[in-house]
Amino acid sequence: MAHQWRGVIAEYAERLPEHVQRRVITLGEGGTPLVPAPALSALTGADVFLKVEGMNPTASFKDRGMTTAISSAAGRGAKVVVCASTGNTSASAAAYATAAGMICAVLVPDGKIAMGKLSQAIAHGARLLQVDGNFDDCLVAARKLAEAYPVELVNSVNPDRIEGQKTGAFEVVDALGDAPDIHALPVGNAGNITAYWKGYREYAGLDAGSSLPPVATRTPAMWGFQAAGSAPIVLGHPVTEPETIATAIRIGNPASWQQAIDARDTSGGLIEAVTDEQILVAHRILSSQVGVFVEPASAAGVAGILALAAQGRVPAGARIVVTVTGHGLKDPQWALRTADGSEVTTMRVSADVVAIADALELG
Ligand code: AN7
Repeated sequence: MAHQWRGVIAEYAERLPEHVQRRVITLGEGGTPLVPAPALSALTGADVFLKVEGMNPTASFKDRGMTTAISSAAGRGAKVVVCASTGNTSASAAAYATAAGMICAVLVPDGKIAMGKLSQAIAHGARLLQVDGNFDDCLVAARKLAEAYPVELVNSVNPDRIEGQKTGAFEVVDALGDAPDIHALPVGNAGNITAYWKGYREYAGLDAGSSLPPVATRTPAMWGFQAAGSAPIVLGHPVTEPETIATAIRIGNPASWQQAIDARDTSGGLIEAVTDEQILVAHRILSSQVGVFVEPASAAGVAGILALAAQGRVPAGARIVVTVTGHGLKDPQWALRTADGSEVTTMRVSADVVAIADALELG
C-alpha cells in the first residue's frame, strides 16, 4: 500500500497540542535516519548512532519545530512571523512561512551566518535584515518587535517550537525500541536540549496529565556541548562577545538557559565545552570516516563524546545517540581545508584515460 511519511504533526498527532493541528503547514519534516556510526563506536568504546537532522526539508532540525509554530500561527490567522537567527531558524521559518502564504521577517547577525543559510532565507522570500549586533541582540529586537507589532515570534521561546522539536526524541525511541543511555547534542539557544528532554520524559510516561501509555521504560542522560568561545551555561554567566567558527551556536545568552540546566540535572547529564579545534576534528571524522557531512556546529556533540571518551568518562558499551543538527552543505567551506588549515588542492588532468588512471594511482 502506498505510504509516505506525513510530517511530524500527522505522525505524532496524539502527542501534540490540538491548536497546532487546525491548519497544518508541513513540508514532510521528520522521519530522519538514525544511522549506526561504527567508526565512532570504535573510537569511544560505546554503541553510537547519529540522528541525521540534515535530512529535513530545509536541511536542519529546525523544521520539526517550525511546522508546529507556523501551523499554530496559521491557525490563528497570523499574516507575519519574525525570528532572530544564526541561520537555520531563518531558513526554516522562511520556507514554512512561504508554504503558509505568510510574510517572514528575519534578523541575523551581520556577516555571521553561513552562505547556504542566507541563500535559503532569500530564496524563500524572507524580508532579511543583517543587524549590527550578535544573535543575542537580534533575539532581543525580535521579541520587542513581536510585542509591539502584529507579528508572531517563531524562535524557540515560542512553546509551539518545543512541541514539534520533541518529536526527535520520539523517533529515536521508536527506532531503538527504548531510550538510549546517553543523548548528546550541541547547545546554542538551548531549545533543542529542552525539546529532546521533554520528548523523552513524555515517552517514558513522566509528564503529568497525559493519559497515553508509556513507550519507553527509561530516559537518557542528556549531554549538551557548547563551543568554548560561546559557553555561557558552562561558565555560569552570559558571554557578551561569543566567538566560534560554529556560527550556528555563536550564542552568549541562551533563551532556554534554565530549561537546559533542568534537563542536565534531572537526567543525570552534563553540559560541557568543546574547542573549535575539537569541533573541526569531529567534523572531519564524520565526513571521512562515517560518511555523514554536517555543518561545524553539528559536530559539537560528536566532539563532546570523543573528548569525554579520551578522559575515560564514556561507559563501555553505552548506547549513545548524537543529534547531528544540520547539513554540511549549509557551510561547505570547512570541507575545503586540511587538518592543518591549509587549502585543499585538487588535481587537473587531460581527458585521457591513461592520464586519469595515473593520477588515481591505479597503474
Ligand atoms: C546546526 O538558527 O539558534 O540549542 O537561530 O543551527 O536549540 O539553539 C541555531 C541553532 C545546533 C543549537 N546546531 O540548537 C538559529 C539557531 C545547529 C543550529 C544549534 C543550532 P539550540
